[in-house]
Order: sequence, then structure tokens, then C-alpha cells
Amino acid sequence: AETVETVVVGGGVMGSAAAWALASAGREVLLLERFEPGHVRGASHGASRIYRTTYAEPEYLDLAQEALGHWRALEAEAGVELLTLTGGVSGGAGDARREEIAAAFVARGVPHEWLSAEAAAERWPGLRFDGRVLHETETAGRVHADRAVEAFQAVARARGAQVRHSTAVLGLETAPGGVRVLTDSGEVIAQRVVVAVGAWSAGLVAPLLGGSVPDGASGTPLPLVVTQEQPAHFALRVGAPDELSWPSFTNDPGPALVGPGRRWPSGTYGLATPGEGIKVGFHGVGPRTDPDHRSFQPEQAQLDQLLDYVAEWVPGVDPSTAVPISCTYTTTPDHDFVLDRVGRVTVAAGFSGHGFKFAPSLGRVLRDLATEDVDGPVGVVAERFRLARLTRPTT
Ligand code: PYC
Repeated sequence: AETVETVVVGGGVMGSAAAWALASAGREVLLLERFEPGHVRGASHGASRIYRTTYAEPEYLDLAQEALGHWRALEAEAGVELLTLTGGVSGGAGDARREEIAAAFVARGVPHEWLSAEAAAERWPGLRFDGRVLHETETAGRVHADRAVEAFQAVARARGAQVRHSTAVLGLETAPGGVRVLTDSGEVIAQRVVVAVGAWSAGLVAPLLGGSVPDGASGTPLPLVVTQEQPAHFALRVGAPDELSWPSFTNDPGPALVGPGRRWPSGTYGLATPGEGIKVGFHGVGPRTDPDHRSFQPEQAQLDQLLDYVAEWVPGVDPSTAVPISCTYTTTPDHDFVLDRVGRVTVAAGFSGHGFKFAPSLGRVLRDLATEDVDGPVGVVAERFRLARLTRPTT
């Protein structure tokens, strides 16, 4: 069988970032991805993801702030623009956490300001908010998702990594001094493996933990819920501000404004995707799905709810122009990521719809995990991200 120091399973953004970080540290890497380059079946495709540091938890703030420097380094290495800082706004009387986030911003010196809903609407006439608006003035914007995945892989390759698409990993087995990676085109023996397979985590990760991962069941070894999310792109209304002037945005309309029969989910977001309009979506409310048997069609009721939301809260776009997008979320019960190591296998999973912005920092974390002493304790990851929190028996 072929032998290699580290196999990374999964060529989405997280696996590609891990390959980039490992190859950059001089490690021998083979990245295996089951689909073709640029495929749209997972959670890493499309042109835009929000970059922002609006977290109150120090673990996330650290990773988000670290990511900015990495994104810039990757841009320089790959010679391509990936991160465009536009500023970011979060509003909505339903979102109580913004006060905590602002306190964290003050503590860390993150440039920001509070605006009234009226002042925010005047500044960004394409948007409407209720309640005060927190404006992250400098360290928020958008990441070009497709280009980021390509850039991680290109730089990893330039540093000696092999990147192999259209190769499915069917299983992982313990081998003497390593891990046997079973693929649809043969076996690879690796000293270390990083698994970052998003919606396909159930099949590869659960056996490592001694169990199965029924979709969404709790009390199982790894309760991950895979959903099909369905944001959409919208064209600007005539006279609306140019898409390049839009900040990334989140909004959570408070209960007083969510009248009977007009309810929206608590997490809503949007950002410009230059050339494709304004992307708007609900956060993590899509129907459960099997990643191998997806319709890729939006649920009509949810699409109607999104059009209704947009008509009310995003006056700069025309709801009748919706072009639906389909992607997956793989969500943990607490919405915190899984970043951990089980012996020789490093696991990255459960990014719960908010992971992309952190990708290069997470690549660095996965590299650190995958280069630790396999027999020693897991030393380089915050408790918040450890598997044990999800696998403790429920009472
Ligand atoms: O974390 O910024 C975010 C985000 C936007 C949409 C989904 N997640």
C-alpha cells in the first residue's frame, strides 16, 4: 500500500486549510476529496462567506482575530484576493448577546460603534433594523469561499502536498504504527489522519468513538445534525446602493416586531456577493437531509418566509429576484465546533454554519493536533471544542 505521513480526508475548506497548514510546516500530506474540484455538494462552495469577529467567547475571538492575519498571508502566497473588509453590522432587538460582544470588543480594542436603527438605515439604505446596531467598523467583511478553497490547495501543493480529487474514503482502520485509510481506489497507510468531511462525518468519525452517529439523535457518541440550508441571492432594486458598499449583516428582529403569522427565525444574515447580488439567509433552520440524497430544491414554505423577511428588512433588494442557493450545515447540540484528536486521528466537524471565517486558524489548530505526540494528552485545543462534551452519557 501507498504510505504517507499525514492523510487529510476531505477537501472542503477545513481539510484544505489543514493540508495548507501541514504542508507549510514541512509535513508530508496527501489530501483526499471524494468529489471533483469546485463541487457544490458540501458547505464550502459559492463566492461569499461572512468574516467578522463578533463573538463574546474568548476561544472564538482568538481564532477570528488570528484568522485575519492568516487570510492576508494566504492571499499573498496564492496571489489572489480572498478577504474584503466592508465592515459588518448586527442589529435586532432579539439579539441579547451584542452587549457582551461589545464588551469583548472594548476589552480587546476592536474598532466598533453603536448606531441607532435610524442612523444605520440612513447609512445603509438597503437595510433596516430594529433596536441598536453594533457596527464592527474595520474587521468584518466577506471571504471569497471558492477561491479560498482553491488557494489553500494551491499553496499546499506548491509546498509539496498531493491533492487527489474524486477519491472516496470508505473507512479508517488501525494499522501497526499507523492508520489504514481505505479508499475506492486502494489503501493508504498514514501515520496520522485528519478527518474533515462535513456532512459525511457520521460514517467516518463515529466508528473511531465506538459507536454510530444517527442523524441528529442525542445521547449517541457524536450527535451531529445535517441540514440543507437555503439562502438566496437577490438583485438590487433600482436606486439601491451599489453592492460594493454593503456591509455584511446579521439581524434578529425582536418579539415586538414579529407579529402573528409573520415570524422569522432568530438568526438572519446577509452580505454582498459581487456580481451575484445580495445573499440573504436564515441561520441553521433548514430541513434535515442526507448528504447523499439531497433534492437541492428549497422548501417552498421556508423560501416564502425568506422573501417575506427580505421584503421587510432588506429594502434594497427585490424579493421577486430570488435565486436560491443550497448548502449543508452540520450542527452540534451546542453549536460549538469539534476539534479534537482520538489517538492518531484528528477530527474536525460540526462547524454549525459559522466556521468558514475561521478556516486558516482552524487549519493551524488541526496541524497542531495532528503533530502532537499520539500517545500523550490532547494539549492544543480549548475544552469548548473537545469531543468529550458531546459524548458524555446523557442522564
Ligand atoms: O457566522 O457569520 C456567520 C454566518 C453567516 C451565515 C451563516 N453564518
